[in-house]
This record gives sequence, C-alpha cells and structure tokens, in this order.
Amino acid sequence: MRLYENAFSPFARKVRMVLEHKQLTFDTIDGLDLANQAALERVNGRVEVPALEHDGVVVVNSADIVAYLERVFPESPAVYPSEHRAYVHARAWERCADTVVDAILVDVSYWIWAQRDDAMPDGLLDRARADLAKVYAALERDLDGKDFVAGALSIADFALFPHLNATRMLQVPFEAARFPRLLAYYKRLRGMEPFSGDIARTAEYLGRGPAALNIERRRIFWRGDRIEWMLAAGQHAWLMNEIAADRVIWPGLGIPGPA
Ligand SMILES: N[C@@H](CCC(=O)N[C@@H](CS)C(=O)NCC(=O)O)C(=O)O
Repeated sequence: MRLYENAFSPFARKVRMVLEHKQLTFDTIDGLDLANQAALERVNGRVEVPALEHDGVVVVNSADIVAYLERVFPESPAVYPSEHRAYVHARAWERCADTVVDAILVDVSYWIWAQRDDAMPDGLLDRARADLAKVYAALERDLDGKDFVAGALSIADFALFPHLNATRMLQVPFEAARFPRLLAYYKRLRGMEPFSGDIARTAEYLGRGPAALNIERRRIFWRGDRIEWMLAAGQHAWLMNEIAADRVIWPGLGIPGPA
C-alpha cells in the first residue's frame, strides 16, 4: 500500500493517522514535492494529495480513501461509529473539517508559507476568527460529557486534529477561557498515538522552513471550498487580482481512470 501524502496537508494527515490506527502497513511518498508531482498526477488527475494505491487499486479524495479502508479491512479498528446517529454526526464533522475549517485555515496560511509581497487583506483574519469561533462553540457543545467528538474515537477526531493543531500558528486559536472542553480534548488527542506521531512529523517538516521545502510557493493551488470562503469573506477583488497576476494553479480534471 502506498500513500501519496504531505506532512502539512490536513487531508493526507487524516488518512495517514487512519492507516496507523488500523495498524496497516504502507509506504509514503511526498506528492507535493515538485520532484514527485508527475508521479502524483499519474494516480490523481487533480494532482492533489492524498491518494492511495493498494493492490492495483487507486483511491483519491481523503473521505473516499477512509471509506475504502473501512470496507477493505473490516477486521481492523473502525473509525466509523456503528450506531447510526453517531455515524452521521462523525461524518458531518469530517465534512465540516474538510470543507469549512480547512478553507478558513488554509486561506489565512498563505501569508505565512507562500512567497508573497503583499500583506493579508484587511479584515480577513478577523473574519476567520469570527467564523472559527462558531465551529469552536459547536465542538465545545459536543464535547460536553464526552472524551471524543462522536462519543468514541472516530473519523471526526482524525479529520479535526490536523486543523486544531494549526490554529495557534495561524493566529486563530481557541482560548482556554472560552473553550475549556475543546482545549482539554485537543490535549487528550495530542497525548495519544497516532496523533502525537502526526504532530512530530509535521513539526519536523515545518521546522525545515518554507524555503527549504521543494514545493510550489509562488502560485497558489485553488479549489472549490477555499475559493468559496474567500469570496464569502468579501475578497473577490483580491482573488481576481491573483488570477490576473498569474499567481494561481487550478486542479486538473478529476476524471476516473479505468477500473
Ligand atoms: N477533497 C480532497 C482535498 C485534498 C487537498 O486539498 N489537497 C491539497 C493539499 S491539503 C493538495 O494536494 N493541493 C495541491 C497543491 O497544493 O499543489 C481530499 O479530501 O483529499
């Protein structure tokens, strides 16, 4: 089994932690390293990580990869709750992590790791803080009397963790005074495998410094949810300027290969 991943990609980190939780054996390749982009493009037309190769089967899109692993390895520790309501709730949090939290955090991260000579647009960080506060409040609600978001450890926790881990660095943290259960939950995960291993890998990767990473840093890879949040945050003029200045990369067409 081979995982095309990247130590800063929340989607790849989610899948890698699920593989580890399921005690499966796999090797990895950094798909966002420019030296490996052609190999990534051969398995994923969108040229995104994560992608998984297993027994001649290629699976792309993190939620589909997790679903595949649950299906193919039913004897391994599950990440989907068996009870229907908890299953729907865990999947809803996975989707929120993937489409809402990711969009906000990645959109404000560009002024940290990308090669840019502008400052973040006025008001963008405040908008990120306000929108994330709503997510944090919902997590605080759901963690009342629970150690994990959907009761027992589930895909919700694997999907949320990489994002929660990035919030302080991105200046959008959840403060202890307002969100004590969320902070206790984050610390609980941080002390457990595979979450602690994930943090160590990402810290090592980021510790190299952006300039040492062989990744595209001038042009930004834009896709649906991240564009949606930028537009909803009022940044249409900024985004159009990025396009006009040729500072964007669009995903390839995600057309499936032969079965
Ligand atoms: N819906 C996809 C999203 C994956 C995604 O956005 N991957 C980003 C990294 S976080 C990527 O590979 N971007 C290409 C690039 O930055 O060149 C999933 O769930 O796997």
